[in-house]
Formats: sequence, C-alpha cells, structure tokens
Amino acid sequence: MLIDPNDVLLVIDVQNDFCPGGALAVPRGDEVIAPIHRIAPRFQHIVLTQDWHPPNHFSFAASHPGKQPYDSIDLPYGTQVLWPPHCVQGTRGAEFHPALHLPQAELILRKGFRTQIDSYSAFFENDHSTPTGLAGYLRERGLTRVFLAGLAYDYCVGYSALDARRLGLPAFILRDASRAIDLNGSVAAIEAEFAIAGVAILESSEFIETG
Ligand code: VGL
Ligand code: ZN
Repeated sequence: MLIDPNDVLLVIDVQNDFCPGGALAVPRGDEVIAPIHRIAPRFQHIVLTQDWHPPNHFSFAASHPGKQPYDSIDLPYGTQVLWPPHCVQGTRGAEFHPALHLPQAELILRKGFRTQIDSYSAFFENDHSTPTGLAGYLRERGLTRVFLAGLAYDYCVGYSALDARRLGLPAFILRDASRAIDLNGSVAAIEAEFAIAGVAILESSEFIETG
C-alpha cells in the first residue's frame, strides 16, 4: 500500500498510564512503539493525541461513590465505563511514553479535559456531537486518509477510526501498532462495528515492504 502526501498517521494516546506500570495499563501497550517508529518515516503528516483528564473526571470510578473501576454507569450521553484515575493533567502518567520519539508530529491534540464527559475518539467526545476540532484541522489542511496506531485498539483507536468513517474519511488501523484492553468483549464488539463502517485493518508490514 502506498502512502500519499494527504495521508495522516494518528498516533493515539501512547502515554505512560496506558503502558506497563501505568494506572490503566494496556497489556503490552509499550509494544506499539517499535512498529510506530518503523512506519512513521513513510508519512508526511503525523498527529499525536493525549488523553488529558482533570483530577475529578467523571470517567474515574473514584468520582462516583460506591463504584469500582470497570463498573459501568449511565451518564446523560450513554453508558460510561468507569476507569481507574489515569492521564491526569500535568502528571507523569499523562506524559507520552519516554521511548516515543516523533519530533516531526505536527499537532498534539488533547482530549477528555471536560470534567463531565469522556472522549475516547480523537474527533468527538462521547456524546458523539461535541467536536475536538480535529475534523476541521484535517479538512483545512487537506488531509484525507487517516491511518491509526496506538492505544487502546478497542477504545480510543477504535472510536477514532469509526468517527473518521462517519466523517467520510477512509480509515485504516495498523493492527500490529496497536494493543487492546479487551474488557467484556470490547474487541469483538468494536470489530463488528469496523466491518459495518468500513474501517480497514492492515499490518504495518504491508506497506513497509511495498514502500
Ligand atoms: C482510553 C480508556 C479511558 C484509551 C482512554 O486511550 O483507549 N481508554 N481513557
Ligand atoms: Zn481516559
């Protein structure tokens, strides 16, 4: 597969808290870094996202008395999984993993900073209507095809890919450059949505070899 000048690599949430030892560690989450570094030189445009929550964010179990991490609750915008506190603004857990080295990235987009609403997707918050601004950024810069890597496959990577499709953008997930949380069938559920929405799944080797 050939990468063209209007393609963008979206590197989702490669932050300490999603890597081994972090507050919401994705199993083998740090293994996304090597394949991301291998594919990054192919892209003329790279955007990083950063999960960026205030300390009392509504997605944290600790914000809801009596609730435990990984319980679900109903919020005005739908069902919300409650997570351990993670990616709190200004903490070490919210920093990018120290091995991630993408100084050429053109934008760092922070999301999840509104106390009362979570934002898995890089495009819209979890109400599916509050924009992050990324769609406008890509449109204004003429960036059309979205390639996704990072954490977590079944949450922020997957939601971002589905929203890209809703916006009419071709979306490709680099499967080997992503790792899943896999909570209560979340991988199977999101892959069923990928099939309906037309999210393509690729191995990064597919276009590294063909150049
Ligand atoms: C994420 C759960 C909570 C992610 C972020 O980056 O996939 N998952 N916040
Ligand atoms: Zn989060």
